[in-house]
Amino acid sequence: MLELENLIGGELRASESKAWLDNVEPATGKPFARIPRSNAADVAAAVAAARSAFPGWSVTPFEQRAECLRKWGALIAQHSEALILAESQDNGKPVSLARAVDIPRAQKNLEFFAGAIEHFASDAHIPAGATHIHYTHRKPIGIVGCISPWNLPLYLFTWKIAPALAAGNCVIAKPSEVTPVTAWMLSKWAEEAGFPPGVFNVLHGLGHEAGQALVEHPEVKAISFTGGTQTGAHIARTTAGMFKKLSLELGGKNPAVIFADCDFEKAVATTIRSSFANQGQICLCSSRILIEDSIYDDFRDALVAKARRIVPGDPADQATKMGALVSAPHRDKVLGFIREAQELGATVLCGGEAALAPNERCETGYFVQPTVLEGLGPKCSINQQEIFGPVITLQRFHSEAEAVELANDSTYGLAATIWTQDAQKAHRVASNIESGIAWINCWLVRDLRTPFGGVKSSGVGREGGFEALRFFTEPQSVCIPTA
Ligand code: TXE
Repeated sequence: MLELENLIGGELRASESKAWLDNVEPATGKPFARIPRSNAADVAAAVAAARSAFPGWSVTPFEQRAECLRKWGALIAQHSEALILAESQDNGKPVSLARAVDIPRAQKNLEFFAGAIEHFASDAHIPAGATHIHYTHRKPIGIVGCISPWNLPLYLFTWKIAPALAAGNCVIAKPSEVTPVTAWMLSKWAEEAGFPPGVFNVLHGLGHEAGQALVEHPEVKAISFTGGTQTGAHIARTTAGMFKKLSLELGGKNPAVIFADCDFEKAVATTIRSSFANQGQICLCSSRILIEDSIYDDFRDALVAKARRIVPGDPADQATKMGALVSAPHRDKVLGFIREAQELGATVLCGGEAALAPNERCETGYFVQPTVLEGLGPKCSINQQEIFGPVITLQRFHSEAEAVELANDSTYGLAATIWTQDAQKAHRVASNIESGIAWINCWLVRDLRTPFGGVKSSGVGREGGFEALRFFTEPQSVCIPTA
């Protein structure tokens, strides 16, 4: 069985606890690796290593820090096939998705922030006839914690650690205990990429143990977290009195607003993708499909026909488009939502059950059919809570105002997709929807320079581009007389 290690002070090692956790393959339900069950002693050791490394790393020229990130990106490219297979095995996602999205994007994240730090600059304020010049000195914060989830494991892990390291911080990263393998692989190449010992540390283990100890440690000055809204709220409460910098990227209950004047075929095809990609386990996935009354029946029928054709398969099979859900508890949670929907009177238009195992190897895997529900009101739990699986609901609207009202009838505010060929209406609706991100006639198109994050219960702060570099630096205003 594969045995993962923590990376502390440049050394790969087991936890001080000497305890291990099983790591299960979602497609088979069987353990294939074990990971250190890290605790507060491991956090203390990582903090000590990061503390020693910080004075050197924080003054390392930015070109050199960028070079380390680029080299790491090249190592991802060099080992991409192994990473693709590992990500698929660990998460249950199809290898085709890991190949097309997760692993190339992880490489891109490292390269992008290598470039970003080379172009990052701070402000100076010099009024005409100035007696004084004011400039902003952006300093690395020190030791920062990066906590990432299981749905896009290496993609989101690198999205956090890259800006943190580029800005000159020392990082203690905690990948999800559910999908730890690719972060461990990356940690093994940190030295080869040129990072001095202690600059980048990785701790494996449970959220409420290793994660909690990291969040609570007084020397960890900032936490960048992506995960569930409840966990985010808990981290905010834990750190409130410690005045840590926090970036929280949380859940979503994203509307797709389909107007009658949309490009019908494109809207159907993309809504299928935005609903069911990665088994619906992307915080940006559409989950509430709002359809204008005059095309409701046609759109529903076209969507359901396409959804019925998606059959979950063995993630290791190159042809598979939908894989397994990430864990047994998560599969049960998703099926529980579907049962609750039925009790509330929903009509199941397709799916609604655990899916049959695609082959003998996957007999005990966690497969769920793509599920389309209709007939539920906007206030019911199924239209309010994040399901985070291959489950969508359909609702009907009669006017632009009603569409916006339904879209905003949520405690979440991460992303929205809007389908119309009327550019002014598209702009109007986008600006009236309470969300951090709006896609018009497209979905999941990302420019890494743009701010990324949500409003309401979807989070606090923005990631991406210079926003991330600003988060991972502390601005100091300096004032100096001109004469
Ligand atoms: O996430 P957790 P879970 C949503 C989705 C899902 C729900 C719960 O709805 O069903 O969240 O998922 C670490 N201190 N999203 O429970 O627990 C944990 O170890 C510090 C949306 O799996 O939030 C992991 O590394 N860290 C989401 C990370 O937090 C703690 C992606 C995320 O796990 C901790 C995933 C603690 N007390 C789930 N407790 C998105 N926004 O994309 C846990 N962790």
